[in-house]
Amino acid sequence: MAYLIHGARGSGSGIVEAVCAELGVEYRTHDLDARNDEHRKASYGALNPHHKMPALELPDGEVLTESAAIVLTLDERHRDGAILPPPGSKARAQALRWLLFCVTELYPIVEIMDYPQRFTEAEGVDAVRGRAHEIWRARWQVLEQNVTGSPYLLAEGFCATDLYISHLSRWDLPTDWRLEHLPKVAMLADAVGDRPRLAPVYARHFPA
Ligand SMILES: N[C@@H](CCC(=O)N[C@@H](CS)C(=O)NCC(=O)O)C(=O)O
Repeated sequence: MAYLIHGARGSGSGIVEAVCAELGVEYRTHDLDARNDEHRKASYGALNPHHKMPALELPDGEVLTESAAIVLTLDERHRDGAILPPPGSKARAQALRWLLFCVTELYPIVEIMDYPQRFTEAEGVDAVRGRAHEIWRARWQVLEQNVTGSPYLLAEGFCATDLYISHLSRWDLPTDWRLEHLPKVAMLADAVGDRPRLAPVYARHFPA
């Protein structure tokens, strides 16, 4: 029985696809028509009452939302795949630290950049969007300064946090700016994109 990943091309569901691909587990994808707000419909609300992607259906029918919960659950269920360092290790603590930074400090800014009208009245939209873009770039620079490995986040090597960094850094960061200000992040994203099992995932989510 396969995992079923609900999401959309270019969205955060690609992180879950990348985790499944790296683990070598069987999975299928169900793409929602996000441009036409299919994720806002009641049918998707039955899976995720918060109407955000991704959602993961486990082979036994259990539904998970929140990408971090999904990634940590996949790690627990497939420890042989070592998508995160071993429990109790210093490397795992750092991997989780920066995974949570991605999920709680970076990812929410995307909603403010993409939907500023959710956070302010019409006259404030441009200011809120502009400030969100500044915060987005500033937080990426914090992450850049804490990439301690090469080419990956940790000296211990590749882990699921690299998948977050690689995916999120392809959103709303002009290539030139990323290369100039986030050279380690750019190198990390390239290295992740070159991983053989991930090539099809990136081709699907970020076609050239
Ligand atoms: N905390 C959630 C955030 C998910 C999220 O913001 N997903 C975006 C797509 S990348 C979404 O569904 N946006 C639709 C919307 O905000 O209407 C997670 O980590 O899974």
